[in-house]
Amino acid sequence: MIFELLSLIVILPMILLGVLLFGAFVIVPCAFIFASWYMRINERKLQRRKRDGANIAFFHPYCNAGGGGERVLWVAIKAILTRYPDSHIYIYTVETAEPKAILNKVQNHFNVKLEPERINFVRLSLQKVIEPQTYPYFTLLLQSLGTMILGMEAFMKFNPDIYIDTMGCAFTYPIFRYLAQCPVGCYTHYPVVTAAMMRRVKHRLVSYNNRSAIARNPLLTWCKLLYYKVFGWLYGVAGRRADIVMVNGSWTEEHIHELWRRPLSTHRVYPPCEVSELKKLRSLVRDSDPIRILSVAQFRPEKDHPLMLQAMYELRNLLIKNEMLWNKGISGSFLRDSICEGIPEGSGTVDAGRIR
Ligand SMILES: *[C@@H]1O[C@H](CO)[C@@H](O)[C@H](O)[C@H]1NC(C)=O
Ligand SMILES: CC(=O)N[C@H]1CO[C@H](CO)[C@@H](O)[C@@H]1O
Repeated sequence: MIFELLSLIVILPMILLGVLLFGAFVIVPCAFIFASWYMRINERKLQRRKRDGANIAFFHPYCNAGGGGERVLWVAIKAILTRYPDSHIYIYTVETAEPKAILNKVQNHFNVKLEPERINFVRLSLQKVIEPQTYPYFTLLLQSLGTMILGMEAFMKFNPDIYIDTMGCAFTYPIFRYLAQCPVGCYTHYPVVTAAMMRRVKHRLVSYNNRSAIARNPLLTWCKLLYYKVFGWLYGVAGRRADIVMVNGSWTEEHIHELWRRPLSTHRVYPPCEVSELKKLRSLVRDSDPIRILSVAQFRPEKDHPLMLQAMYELRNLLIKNEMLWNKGISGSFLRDSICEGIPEGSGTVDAGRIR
């Protein structure tokens, strides 16, 4: 009885007092210090920006890969340097090639000429955290956390005025939006998770993202569906941190709308396609030649080459006039992040054979 009374009169008020004192002398000052530090950083950034021009950072770890996504990156950089001559470009990359070699490749591959003095490379060392091979399970989620870690490294190595992601690493946006306090822009080629992927799991189809063991078991299917749902939600939360979103086509736009729900700041910007050189070529085809169809795309699961072959097979039925021999070649390249295990990086062609 006495003990209870004691605790009521002495100990409880003591605890309350302790909490109040802690709040007054620790939390509030810390918040002030943090706020002033924050404002100073912002102020300094603004002053520097006015004096020397904006530092625009692109997040594109594999900037030397030479694919369509890289073309977007380099053409965007060229456009920014032309439009805003006093800006400086920084590229976060894990590539180890010399800047000169990278820019030479850009010129040879894409016919985009850039001045090396205006482009800086910020080398990131934590390449391992974004490679899908690092994570045999929960690849999507862990890889996304990996991009956050890489984004953190990027932010600590260089704090830009404007941040633009061209690799679709949505989970880096909160870092740059809140810690670096800079506007965030992005160009998305492919949503990381799509409603179609979820539907496939739901209907238990085995696909590259659907192992047969999981497809057979209803409980596992349910868990996987939940995992996708949670992931899709997180992806939306991160994606909505972008101030401006660009998508490469209507298909991507639809999915990004569905997941990020930012219709007013999402814009469709088709990827640049260089045809001026191609248009100069003379066609060597004669009327008597068989029809040849060539499809050029990276060999990766979501391009669904088998479906393409099937479509070609159907097309055969539509051909009325030309019942001649024709064949289709599939050509493409393997990226180092290719999910097709055992296939070396490089490029190759598969002769799909003749379809009659
Ligand atoms: C957008 O990017 C994806 C992924 O690279 C590609 O499959 C798709 O064809 C692109 N869309 C357009 C319109 O280029
Ligand atoms: C298209 C396809 O292969 N679907 C399969 C998905 O997984 C289940 C279970 O293994 C199969 O029954 C389906 O045929």
